[in-house]
Amino acid sequence: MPLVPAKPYEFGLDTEKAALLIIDMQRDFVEPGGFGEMLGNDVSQLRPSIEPLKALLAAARQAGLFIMHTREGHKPDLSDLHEAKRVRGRGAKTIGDEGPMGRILIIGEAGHDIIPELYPIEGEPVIDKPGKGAFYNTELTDLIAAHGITQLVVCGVTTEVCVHTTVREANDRGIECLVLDDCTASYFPEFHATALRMIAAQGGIFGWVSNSKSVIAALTAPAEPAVSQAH
Ligand code: TIU
Repeated sequence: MPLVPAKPYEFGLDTEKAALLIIDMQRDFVEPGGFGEMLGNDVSQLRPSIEPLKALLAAARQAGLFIMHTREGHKPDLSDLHEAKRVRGRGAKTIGDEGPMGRILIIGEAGHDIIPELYPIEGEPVIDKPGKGAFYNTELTDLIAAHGITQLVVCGVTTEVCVHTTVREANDRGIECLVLDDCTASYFPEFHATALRMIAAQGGIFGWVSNSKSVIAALTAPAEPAVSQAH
């Protein structure tokens, strides 16, 4: 089992039981005119995560890792949208209103879809989620159980919102999370840095933090005899 350098200590990546989970790399968050910008954010802050994620996704596909994508969004009739979420932000536009990429954060609209650079291929489940966490009101629990997944390599946006919520949900379900600092991003650089520190603090209270280069190296390393692990 390859050991990935990480904080607070190395992560034993079991490629048979690990999945790559890419959170919400959607046009509505990354491109102008979508939900992210509607909330008043500078969406260009998220772009640096795209290239490292592209490289990681290619390596994960090559290594045969199980890969899942999530999308935050709602049904066209808004039946899965709480009023509390709909009115949040008090902006001129809200979820379900027309924007330059179609109705904002609505399943089936152009803005809701995953950016072309990281588009899923056949065999990679896309999990539509109405909340911030990927476990709430989704099939993720069943999907993970069916594939025998016990570890998640977690990437995507935003670090302190959907990535953090998902990592916390996974951690409480006994799933080990390795979060990659260059494959996650926030509209607020200071929140990104602090959110990652929070994951690895207190002996890895929510999980581990590493980077794409370290995981790619582990995925492409020749198989070695099993080594004993200290954790
Ligand atoms: N607003 C913000 O930072 N994020 C979200 O609303 N969703 C995700 O993080 N995907």
